[in-house]
Amino acid sequence: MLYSLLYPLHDHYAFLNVFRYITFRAIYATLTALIISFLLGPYLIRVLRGWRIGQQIRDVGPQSHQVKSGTPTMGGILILIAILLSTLLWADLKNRYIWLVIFTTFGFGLIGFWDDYLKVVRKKSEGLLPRYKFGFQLILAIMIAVFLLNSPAYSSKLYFPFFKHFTPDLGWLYLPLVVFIIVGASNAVNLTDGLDGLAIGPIIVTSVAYLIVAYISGNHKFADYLLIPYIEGSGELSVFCGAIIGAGLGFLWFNAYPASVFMGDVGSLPIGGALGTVAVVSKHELLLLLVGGIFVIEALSVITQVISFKTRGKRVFLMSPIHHHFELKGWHESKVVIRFWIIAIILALLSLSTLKLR
Ligand code: 57M
Repeated sequence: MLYSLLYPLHDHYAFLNVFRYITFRAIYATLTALIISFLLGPYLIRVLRGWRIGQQIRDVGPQSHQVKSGTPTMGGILILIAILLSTLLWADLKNRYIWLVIFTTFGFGLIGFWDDYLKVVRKKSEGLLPRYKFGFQLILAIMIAVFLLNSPAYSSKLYFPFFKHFTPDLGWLYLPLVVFIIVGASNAVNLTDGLDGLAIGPIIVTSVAYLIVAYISGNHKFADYLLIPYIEGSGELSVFCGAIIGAGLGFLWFNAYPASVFMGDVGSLPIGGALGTVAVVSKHELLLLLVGGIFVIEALSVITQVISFKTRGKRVFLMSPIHHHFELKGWHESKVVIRFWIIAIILALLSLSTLKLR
């Protein structure tokens, strides 16, 4: 909004010219979301406590988690408010991709809120029935894919890291890929959110990586130099990624061990879905598998465990997702979290290096 209001005045006030720069607005979107989180966080935690919106701890989990019973959850509301307000303030609201990621965040956020509400407020431990939870996610993801495939400047070509000349045009077959990326990312982040700070750390790292990818993809000179597809308008998503970084850092202030608040599905589902959407818009969908490798490892650990248990009657891990496996091996919760953050940073650096290695 500030871009539309203030940039046009730069003829009279030269310093307002700075609002044209995405880098400037991404930095201030980060700082704005961070300040909103710091200001709103304590108040929201008090409200969640007052309304007894506390986490029920399942007894099948690690015993060390029992002390967490009653920790306020649905803290993702704080993250979403910070992201949405900061994006509305600093992004160019004439950009179609900004409204697409806002739609994704709001839509997946409603699904997560509904799930949390049933679990925490109505005390229905299973929450939203899987067929509704995944059904609504699929509908949203299909709507996003159809919007993109009907966007004039958007191509259904698939780009691979390292291979600059192999760009198959999938046509409408691109739709199921987009749906898989967005719904997969949403649920992988959801599964990862099982230790204090474990999900928000890689979310911040992934957002930094995609802030850079979106900026480069939306800049003709950089895109041509790096031989990556130029996606007109995708650079504005750097402002949105900045808002996620700021909101994530602010939430981490309260979610760091021992956590004062959990994000809930109202936080994990929309952020995963939004990062998936940014990856798709910037035409670096497959790169998300590397950048978000922690989320992929966590989801694969569950799939492996369930398949092994159902087919062989044996577990591969002491418990899945894999963060519980390390807990049961005796690693302290914080040790698991920090080590997963280190791996996330390594994967993000490797991912960014592929932009040059083509
Ligand atoms: C999402 N939710 C956490 C919190 C957070 C199919 C199966 C793999 C499903 C999976 C599952 O239920 N996943 C749900 C993970 C839960 O966190 C809440 O959920 C929100 C995120 N969606 O914001 O509100 C627990 O995680 C802990 N936590 C923290 N700090 C945080 O900052 O300590 C969360 C955030 C919280 C708290 O204890 O209660 C979760 O783990 O449920 N199920 C599992 O992940 C279970 N694994 C399991 O059953 N494994 C089986 C296989 C056959 C599926 C096995 O390996 O044998 C584990 N989770 C729990 N208990 N709670 C282990 C058992």
